[in-house]
Amino acid sequence: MLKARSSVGRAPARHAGGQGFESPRAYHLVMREAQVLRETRETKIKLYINVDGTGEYKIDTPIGFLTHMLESFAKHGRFDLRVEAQGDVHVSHHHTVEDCGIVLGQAFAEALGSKKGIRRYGDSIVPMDEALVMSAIDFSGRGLFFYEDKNLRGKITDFDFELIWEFFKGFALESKSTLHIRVIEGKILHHVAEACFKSFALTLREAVSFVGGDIPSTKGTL
Ligand SMILES: [Mn+2]
Repeated sequence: MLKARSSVGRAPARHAGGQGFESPRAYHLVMREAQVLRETRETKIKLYINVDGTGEYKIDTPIGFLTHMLESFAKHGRFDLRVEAQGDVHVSHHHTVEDCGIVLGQAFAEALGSKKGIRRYGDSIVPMDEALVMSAIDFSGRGLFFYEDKNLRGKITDFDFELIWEFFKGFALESKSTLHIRVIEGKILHHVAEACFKSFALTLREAVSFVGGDIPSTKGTL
């Protein structure tokens, strides 16, 4: 894989008032948002996120099912999300799906900064018809992804179901979070994938929620 050129940054501040996250009141003066531009010979992805959003989204990718999943993620996580993705989908969907996960992870890492005052942990169990998915996250500072391979393979329209794991792995590694996803039940791949993204959204929403106080680690750093 080619070395990626990335530009990761806080989006221009829209709110006046210090950089402090000392209290929920002070926190509300600072928008937790980030924008990332990442370009390789395989993909070009531009992403903006506001972690404290309301679920507004504008997603443009060349893969219909990926667009559907990112829209669902933004809506149910109540994250404001804009994505413009281009990729070598004539080769495979693989690079574009994986790189969208990478860029989303970079954006969360940037938006959360020192992680002072966040809940740090989140979890959820989400049903979608016959599918049932559990996920848990820890913004541990260590990028790790675990899932149980239940041998679910196949196409959702033209989308290879198993690419969702590449997306989540890219996110976990780049956001430096420990992410577990377990498919408890599920037969229809569309339902399983969508339950994964919805559970991921709810889990993240909980983990990034602001509870105040210091950096949530006895080490003093995450
Ligand atoms: Mn759907």
